[in-house]
Amino acid sequence: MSKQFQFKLVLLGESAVGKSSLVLRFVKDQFDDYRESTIGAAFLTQTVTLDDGTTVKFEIWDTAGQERYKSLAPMYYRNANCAVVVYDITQSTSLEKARTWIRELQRQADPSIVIALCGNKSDLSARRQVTQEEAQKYAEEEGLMWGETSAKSGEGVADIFTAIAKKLPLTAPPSARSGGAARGTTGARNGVNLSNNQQSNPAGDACNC
Ligand SMILES: Nc1nc2c(ncn2[C@@H]2O[C@H](COP(=O)(O)OP(=O)(O)O)[C@@H](O)[C@H]2O)c(=O)[nH]1
Ligand SMILES: [Mg+2]
Repeated sequence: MSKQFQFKLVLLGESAVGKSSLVLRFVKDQFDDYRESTIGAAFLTQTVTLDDGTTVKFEIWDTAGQERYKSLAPMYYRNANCAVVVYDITQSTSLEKARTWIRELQRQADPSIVIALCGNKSDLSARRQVTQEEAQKYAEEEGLMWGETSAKSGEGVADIFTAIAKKLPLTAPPSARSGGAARGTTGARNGVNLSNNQQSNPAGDACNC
């Protein structure tokens, strides 16, 4: 029988970099130019099937980037197996913000967390402010996965989630295999276990997906 894994993934990054759009593209293969901004956090799931038949189910927490929700973020990342930290390639300040999130994750999240740095809006390369070289060099120095995406065109979106899906089973504790009694406890050492409580979003029931 093929292996099955289940992982918690959190999206972090400055407001308007395209976190919700990335999730919408990944989960529903859609894009919406006029998306309402996320309030609190939204929860979605998507399963990736790898070439060898292994399935990886992502439980995705899409957080709100606004400062006023910042204090809620640890609730999501403390329990996460992986974090996708998003910046907008047309806004160099958004890479600075991504660096801040990454420092926070390195200090506060589970040491085994897999972090991917994601440069979104690659379709707007004419307005690029962050070079691929700069971002890739930083990611290499910090031992992060890195990729550019366009939630609008879809370019790179499946690639980044698939790359995470391939990497996670190698690094995650065996309890991440679904079907076991430990379901939902993965990566959580001291964190809040939200897995039994997915319907009641602690940040207010705000799924606007
Ligand atoms: N051109 C372009 N616009 C995008 C892309 N991703 C998101 N957007 C737009 O950027 C804005 C913010 O997106 P949203 O997903 O709400 O960002 P969030 O605040 O990080 O969740 C919206 O107007 C989106 O339509 C992209 O890849 N390309
Ligand atoms: Mg959002």
